[in-house]
Amino acid sequence: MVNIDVFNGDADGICALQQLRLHKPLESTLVTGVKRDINLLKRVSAGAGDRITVLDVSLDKNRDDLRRLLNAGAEIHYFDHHYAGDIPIHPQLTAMIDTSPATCTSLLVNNTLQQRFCAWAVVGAFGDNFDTSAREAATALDLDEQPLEQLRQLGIYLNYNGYGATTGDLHFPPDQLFRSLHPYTDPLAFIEESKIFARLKQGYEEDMAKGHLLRPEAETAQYAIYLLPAEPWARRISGVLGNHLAREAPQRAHALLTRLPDGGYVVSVRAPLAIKEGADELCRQFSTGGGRKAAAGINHLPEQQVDLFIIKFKGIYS
Ligand SMILES: [Mn+2]
Repeated sequence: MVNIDVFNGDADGICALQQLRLHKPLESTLVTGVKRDINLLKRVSAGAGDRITVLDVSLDKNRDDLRRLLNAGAEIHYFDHHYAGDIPIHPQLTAMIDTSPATCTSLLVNNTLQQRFCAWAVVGAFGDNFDTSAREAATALDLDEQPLEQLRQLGIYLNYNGYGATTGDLHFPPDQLFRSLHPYTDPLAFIEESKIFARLKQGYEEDMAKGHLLRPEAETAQYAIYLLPAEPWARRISGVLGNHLAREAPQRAHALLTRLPDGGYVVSVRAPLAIKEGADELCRQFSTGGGRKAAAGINHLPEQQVDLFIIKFKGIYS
């Protein structure tokens, strides 16, 4: 019997697993990747008696492999908040899926564990840009503003670390990052003691300083569109810069198109935070698109579809 933990390589995926493995420590094989690498079940082989936990990746995008593994006899526990489509009914599948725009996988796990490792859930929620939900969950911790702000920063940095075309773009591969924070029951102790927090903070600040020099290609009261160059720093910040811009201008939708080295673009879309709607519907119209209502993306937008994307983006958010 083997245990396999399959998780998104961003803050939410890592913090969801962190809570589960603090609650129930076990030896497991880790399957993860950059944030955009969500077809993770494709990489899993398992059979009867094996246990798979899947965190923070769309069931809809993993549907065929989910069926394959269930049919092979594996037991699967699935927690997520991305678009799922029909959730299969199967005796070996336990699914906790909630796509409402105010929750994330770390918060779903937090509820399941009755707030046992709430501070890590708060980190994950901040990472996914759910500031309101994160602060709400954090009331149980009774923290002052300063430590709460540290949890928020850790969430942002862990999330930032997930973005890149390959793990080569990242400061830390997500499985390594998980293993380094796993010994810490308290994220504030991790921040205090581990060198990783300082390294991520430095990388984030350097990359964001470059991002702040960018000017939008198009800008109205309702939306802004940015183009980013084909460079690792741009691939690392596209998502967190999108979150940052969304917080700065909550009435506005944002699209960030980052040029890929081999042509085409990787796209991040942020719905206006004031409405948190439409981003996933827009991105799912493109073959490599997906995400959630407030934040979605397209992994590879071919050059010849850029105009179409911009027309649809403006159409939704004008
Ligand atoms: Mn998430």
